[in-house]
Amino acid sequence: MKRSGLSAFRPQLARLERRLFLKQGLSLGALSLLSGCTLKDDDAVDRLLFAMSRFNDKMQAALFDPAKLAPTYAEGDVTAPFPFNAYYEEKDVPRIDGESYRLRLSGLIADKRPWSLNELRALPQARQITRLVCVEGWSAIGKWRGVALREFLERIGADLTARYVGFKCADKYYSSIDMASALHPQTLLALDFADAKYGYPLRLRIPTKLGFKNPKFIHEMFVANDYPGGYWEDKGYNWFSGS
Ligand SMILES: Nc1nc2c(c(=O)[nH]1)N[C@H]1C(S)=C(S)[C@@H](COP(=O)(O)O)O[C@H]1N2
Ligand SMILES: [Mo]
Repeated sequence: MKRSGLSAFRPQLARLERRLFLKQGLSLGALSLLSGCTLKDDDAVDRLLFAMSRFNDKMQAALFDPAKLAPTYAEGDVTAPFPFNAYYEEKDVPRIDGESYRLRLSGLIADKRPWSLNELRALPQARQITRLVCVEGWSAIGKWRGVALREFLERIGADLTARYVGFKCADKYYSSIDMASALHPQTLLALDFADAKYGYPLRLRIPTKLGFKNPKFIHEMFVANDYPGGYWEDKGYNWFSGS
């Protein structure tokens, strides 16, 4: 990111950067990576930062509710078409064969037998209509169906006293969440997709956290006490990013 030519905006920029950092653990460098914005002039920086800080205020108030249940919506509220997002272009999404797919398990789990899609589908299915909030400044209401992560963790004999649940994806993406969030009633391993690009065959859907904490194309799940980080998290983005 180019930071020259911003001298007139320095105090304002410093203030906003500090505010973003305090609220979201977000540096300007990470922000420019996440938004794909080159921030090449004062105006672009200014617009982005003001939009981001407004966005954060509104979203934190709505998302990070003390009741700790993310808001749910009606069928008619679903955003169509749903936005696609990844660290690469849509044409490069991994294509995974559902027949041969197995979810691999590792770490602090008693039964590490891999799971096929049919086995996952045979478990009780939960559904939700919730809002996915991306830090880039957009959000959309979507519909997801799949296995409650709590149900799955119990079934495989995961150590529920461990600190983290981590996910490795078929692209280079990875992420991790705290155990309390993994056991939250709205946290799903989603199995149904309007289109494969949204994470087929398995994605985490966690409406109490920001979009980047919702890994798609998951091929391995693990339970650990060592901090696993994540793709954006390791680039400086706030790890918790949720309620
Ligand atoms: N495997 C993988 N999962 C990912 C990403 C990614 O690049 N790869 N991007 C994340 C980000 S930043 C967002 S906002 C959401 C977007 O999900 P969507 O395509 O369903 O809108 O996926 C998240 N999960
Ligand atoms: Mo995102």
